[in-house]
Amino acid sequence: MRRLGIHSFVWTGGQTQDGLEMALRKSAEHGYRTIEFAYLRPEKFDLGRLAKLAQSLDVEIGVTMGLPLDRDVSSEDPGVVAAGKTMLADAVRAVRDIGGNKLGGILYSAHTKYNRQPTKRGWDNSAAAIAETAELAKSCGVDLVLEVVNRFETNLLNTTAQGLKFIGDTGSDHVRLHLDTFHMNIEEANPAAAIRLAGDKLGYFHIGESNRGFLGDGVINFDLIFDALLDIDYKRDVVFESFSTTVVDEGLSLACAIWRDTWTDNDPLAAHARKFIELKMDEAKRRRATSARP
Ligand SMILES: [Mn+2]
Repeated sequence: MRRLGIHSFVWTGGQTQDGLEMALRKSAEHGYRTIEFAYLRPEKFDLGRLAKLAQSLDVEIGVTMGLPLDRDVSSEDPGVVAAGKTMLADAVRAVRDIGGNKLGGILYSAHTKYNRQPTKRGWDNSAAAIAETAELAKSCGVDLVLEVVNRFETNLLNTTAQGLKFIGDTGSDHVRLHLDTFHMNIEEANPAAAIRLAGDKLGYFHIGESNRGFLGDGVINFDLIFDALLDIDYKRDVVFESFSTTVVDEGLSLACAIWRDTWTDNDPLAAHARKFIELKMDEAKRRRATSARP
């Protein structure tokens, strides 16, 4: 693990400059070294000021988002695809301008429960749009990572195997996968095997519990997850993601179906998550060191 991070929605819905600055300070206070902002709207915020604050706190910034249906690059409508490509390009530039180092999430389709099957033409449109976005991202020094999510949040990439096929179709060496334990728990036959399958194509990792609340309160076997991350020698960022109706963003809370409180107090949640992840990582390292494996 390179840096341990936390999703800004633990702290704020992200509607105001003050909210984002508070989230940066809170993350640093709790010992997190990277923060994830979602649906960053450059026109609403002073990106330079956020960049400066993040730098002074030694907190790196990543941004994740999903496309709206009217800018879905997996659409068969050329106008919609073009609008999606513009949105992705704007997002890459915003990540650069905030001093961030990665753009992730559901960049390859809309973030929604689809009411239709994906199509081959839509897949190809999306792969071409991501390839184009990757070129820009590379020139901006921004990593591009695609989040594989569950069936209720996209119809295109629900498994690691699909994600790897998609990356192959982009033909780009600058696109990696963004995996998430919450989504893998729903879709993968074997989440640990999925991590091993991703191997060096894993570019970003979300740690989330099966109910999106406190780590350890759900059904995910984190021992197997951390063993797999060690097995592939994962050296990129690990970010804790948790949602509750205590913090609401109109877009993300609806898209992710956050209808209830899994927690109400974010300080103990953040403190617990950091301890939990560090403990699980240490345990996995010890298992590895003391195991009979060659
Ligand atoms: Mn996630």
